[in-house]
Amino acid sequence: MQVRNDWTRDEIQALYEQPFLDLVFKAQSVHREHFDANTIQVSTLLSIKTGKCPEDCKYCSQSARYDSKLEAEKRIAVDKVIQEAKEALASGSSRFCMGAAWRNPHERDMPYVLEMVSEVKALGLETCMTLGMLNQSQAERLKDAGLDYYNHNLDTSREYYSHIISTRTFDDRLDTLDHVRQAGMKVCSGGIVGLGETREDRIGLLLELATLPIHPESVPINMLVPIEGTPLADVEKLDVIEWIRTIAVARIIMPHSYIRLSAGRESLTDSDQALAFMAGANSLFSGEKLLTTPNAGEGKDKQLFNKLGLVAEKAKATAAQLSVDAMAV
Ligand code: SAM
Ligand code: DTB
Ligand code: SF4
Repeated sequence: MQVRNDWTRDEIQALYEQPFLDLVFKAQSVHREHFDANTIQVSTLLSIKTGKCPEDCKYCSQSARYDSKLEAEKRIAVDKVIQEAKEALASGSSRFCMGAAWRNPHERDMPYVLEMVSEVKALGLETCMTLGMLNQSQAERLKDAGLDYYNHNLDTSREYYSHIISTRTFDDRLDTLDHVRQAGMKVCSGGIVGLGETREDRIGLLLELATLPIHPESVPINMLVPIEGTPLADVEKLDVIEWIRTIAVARIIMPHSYIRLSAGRESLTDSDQALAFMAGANSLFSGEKLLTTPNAGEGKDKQLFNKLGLVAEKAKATAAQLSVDAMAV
């Protein structure tokens, strides 16, 4: 199947609305054309600066504007990050994603994040960061330090966006994605479902992603984790089948991208997740914690992988990894 960047809203809607089993079958068929169907890419997340964020994203535990009871933490030491990265490697992750509750990194933060990137990269892990908006020069310096991926989500449709975030615009987000691409990094960009948006908005989000000049290599589909104290704390939970439809359509229209099961796995059963893999999802975040909320822990994931006969993509082995392996014995 040829990769297309000219999808129309009507085409995406037609895919979305077909009978569920037809949709999942089609998605699985497309998936098998481009990927090994039993291999999953696994990333570990770490929050390197938590809470007190100036932005007003209505879903987020880390916005300073809501009383989410989250304990804020200043930048954590690079040594601590490296220790966590070694543990992620030993537990089977191939990518380490570092997130900060910033609107954007300040210049004074750059030496800190650049050092971190080069040290994590030297372990043989793929590196990913999500630090908010980036200007072109910051994107280039991150690339030069060894950053492989930058995560920056569009979150929702252009139309619904202003209901969710008022402190930066949809176009600001597209500008950051453009800076990341221009710098030569891989893009991780997706969104959240279950924000109270309509199906049309979910279609709108997928349309934006699939008509970018180059599809994001990684597309996280987060399911809202409701956070007490935020404006979306009591929003009605989205039906799981609708989340699976979103994954399946993403798989079909972005056939070479990794579709990532992100936030929300804690609330899903093994069967829900198996269905998501059938629909073409092929990456996830492992570990006990996402950034601030609990995640399906390593033990649970190992059990799930064993039950389904799935294997994790391997990290590149390096001398540093060999010593981590030795530590783990
Ligand atoms: N501050 C940076 C930013 O917003 O770009 C990086 C971190 S931010 C927490 C990364 C992404 O996590 C958000 O864009 C959103 O898609 C997702 N996210 C945050 N809180 C969430 C929640 N409660 N439920 C589901 N997804 C969430
Ligand atoms: C993404 O799309 N989801 C991850 C990662 N990129 C940075 C973050 C999920 C955060 C879930 C809520 C929390 O733990 O604070
Ligand atoms: Fe801040 Fe990111 Fe949370 Fe928005 S999603 S409030 S930018 S940490």
